[in-house]
Amino acid sequence: MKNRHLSVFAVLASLSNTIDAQNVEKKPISQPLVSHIYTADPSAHVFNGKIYIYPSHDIESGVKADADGNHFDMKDFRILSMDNIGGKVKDNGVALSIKDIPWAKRQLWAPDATAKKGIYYLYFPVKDKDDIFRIGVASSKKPIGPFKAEATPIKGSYSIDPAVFKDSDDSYYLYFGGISGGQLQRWKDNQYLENAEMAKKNELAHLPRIAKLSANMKEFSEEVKEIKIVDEKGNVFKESDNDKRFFEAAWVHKYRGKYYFSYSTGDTHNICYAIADNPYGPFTYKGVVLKPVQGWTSHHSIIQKGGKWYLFYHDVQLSGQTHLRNVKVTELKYNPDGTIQTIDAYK
Ligand code: FUB
Repeated sequence: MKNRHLSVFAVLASLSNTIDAQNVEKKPISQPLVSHIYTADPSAHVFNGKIYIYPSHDIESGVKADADGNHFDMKDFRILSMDNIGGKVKDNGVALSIKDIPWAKRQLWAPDATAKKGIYYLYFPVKDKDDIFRIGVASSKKPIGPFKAEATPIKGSYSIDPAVFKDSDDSYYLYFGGISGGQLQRWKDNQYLENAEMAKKNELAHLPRIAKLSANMKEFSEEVKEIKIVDEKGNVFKESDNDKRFFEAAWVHKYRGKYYFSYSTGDTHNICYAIADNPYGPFTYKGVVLKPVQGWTSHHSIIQKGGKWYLFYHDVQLSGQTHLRNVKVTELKYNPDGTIQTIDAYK
């Protein structure tokens, strides 16, 4: 399995270089929000009228690059804030460090946050002592932390990229999952598989997960379920549909009463979206939100502020290296029928 991964990775790396070469010729439509540190996977929210961005904090830790992403070896979270889009961006310092998460071993990946009754909750994936990705939660009285982590991961959680969505009825849902280095392929019916393989081209693609959060925000109140992303005929995507199927980086927002599930296709580098009438789906595929950016990964969030919608995303403009990324923002626009206008981050 490892060898198969490595040869696939070599192909992907060359594809990624091609994409980079094309994009380097063009001008980015947005500049990095900060340049004194590397930041990625921006989960943005508006709390009390102000924008808070919960990113990964990329560092060079010296771990050799491999197909499982072991070189994404992040050790803490720093939260960015700004009053308005285009305004001064503040780095609020370390909000949570891996050394203060009792069950964590390594690789603090993409987080998200929410607020309930004056308490802020930070959800994060990190590998446990057995090198299995689990999702943890930490809380704070302030949106910028410092956050205190719970002693154990959320029971029944696994894989990466938690995205928390607050519905209009005040229910909170956690979406999560990421294949390949994110380990989602190791889980079937919520049970861990010792010898897992990635889906083969003619097999159904791995699916993202959802669970409703309990009132205390620290547990799942139901069994984890799969989310179906289907084409216009209702067919679930196969692995060979890798320009549309889910890879990682779930995000959910609501627009005109519909649920928009957006995600990265990973090895084909698109941010796509699909629409449903309820938080569990099935979500019907609609198209591409963001075309491939410089770098291998693509990860985003979508918020509304001051009557406009914004896409937060990252690329590697500052470093040119896949694991040292920088977060950015640009306006997102809808068509009259509710579809999203595809964004090209380079002109
Ligand atoms: O930042 C580490 C991982 O890279 C994230 O969890 C993925 O979404 C990808 O952006």
